[in-house]
Amino acid sequence: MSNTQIASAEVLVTSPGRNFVTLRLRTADGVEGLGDATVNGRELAVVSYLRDHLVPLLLGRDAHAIEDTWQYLYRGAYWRRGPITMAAIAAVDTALWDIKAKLAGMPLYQLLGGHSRRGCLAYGHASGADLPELFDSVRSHLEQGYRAIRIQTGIPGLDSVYGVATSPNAAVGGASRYDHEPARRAAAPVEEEWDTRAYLRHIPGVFEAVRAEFGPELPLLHDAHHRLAPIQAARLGKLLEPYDLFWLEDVTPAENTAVLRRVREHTTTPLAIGEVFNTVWDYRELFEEQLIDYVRSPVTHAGGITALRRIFDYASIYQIKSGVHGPTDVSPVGLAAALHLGVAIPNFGIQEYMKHSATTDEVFRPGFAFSGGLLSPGEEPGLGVSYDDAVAEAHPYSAAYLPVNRLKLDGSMHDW
Ligand code: GCO
Ligand code: MG
Repeated sequence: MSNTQIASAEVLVTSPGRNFVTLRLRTADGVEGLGDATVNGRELAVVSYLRDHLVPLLLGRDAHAIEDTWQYLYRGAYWRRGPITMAAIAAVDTALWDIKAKLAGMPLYQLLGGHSRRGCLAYGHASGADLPELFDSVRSHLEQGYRAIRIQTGIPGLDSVYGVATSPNAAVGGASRYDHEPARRAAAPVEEEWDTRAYLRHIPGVFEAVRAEFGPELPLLHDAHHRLAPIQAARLGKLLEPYDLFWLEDVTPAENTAVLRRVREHTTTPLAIGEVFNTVWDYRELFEEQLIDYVRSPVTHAGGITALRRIFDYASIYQIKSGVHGPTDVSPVGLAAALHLGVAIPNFGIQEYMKHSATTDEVFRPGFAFSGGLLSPGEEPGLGVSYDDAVAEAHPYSAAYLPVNRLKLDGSMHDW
């Protein structure tokens, strides 16, 4: 019998283009597992939670006891839920699944039930300050093999809009990386301006133009980044109905999920939400009243593989599917975990895929592959991701923040 006691637990911080927090567990016999604990813009809070409070509890525990460890950390803390707690638990849980699958000599998806599909349909991010730039970006994504595309554009009257690439055509010429959400390194967040009425006037025409240019087949998605009031969200859903969206994401702020009843009453545009949720409890009324169509939680922010699989099973009862968050601030470890779940679960919907930078991939060496529009987790035992300490150490942490959002009208802080 091998010795599967957890002998070491390291919290690794690196910044290959953007900041990542990774937990590495090692058993007494030297089997390693990785977990992603990155919370964009609040990274060091999770580092402390892990280093100061979880690592001491993990040493000596049996790495095989995944469910018991999850319950021990979740119920045992007394302080339940919240993004920092759940990212820390997620990292432990993911690392333990990585170890178990390595010990079994299998890729993780085999332990989750095996293949249900050839791969995970991925959507990419097309964006542009105006329509010509947007169309170039869509074409570039189609050339790269994407078979589903998120559409974000500049809004007349606003200098910059979150989610719109700063250099949208870079990928076409291959000159530099096409980056929509660069790490904004600074001591304080950048401030952006927002105007909801201008946005609502502009977006339907954008989708009309994209459908006219690219036809009816291509699945199109859009993210409203929690910025609308319920009645505005209902109106946007209704206005977008002729353009047959795959989904409309995060229409309203995340706390008051009951308002989605109002949105649902008015529109048949499919709804996705949940990238900032932490637990199954956030989804309860949304599932039971069938107010949404897709679950956005990633493994990293919803308590790990154990917890997210439970959320997906619960969703499946209501014909609700997965649509896992996959921005560049979810590390390749978090993305790999999503792909192992994604190929196995019965109710897979779609996977977001922004592509990490080459430097990020040098640190994490992911084994997953993108081909023909599908992402596949690969056949290496475990998660299929290995961490290169030397490259990681060459990219030390430096503070970076998401932008904040103020109304153009009077500078009030606005939702997002
Ligand atoms: C998306 C998300 C991202 C998030 C970012 C936060 O749908 O990809 O909304 O753009 O804002 O990942 O850290
Ligand atoms: Mg989003």
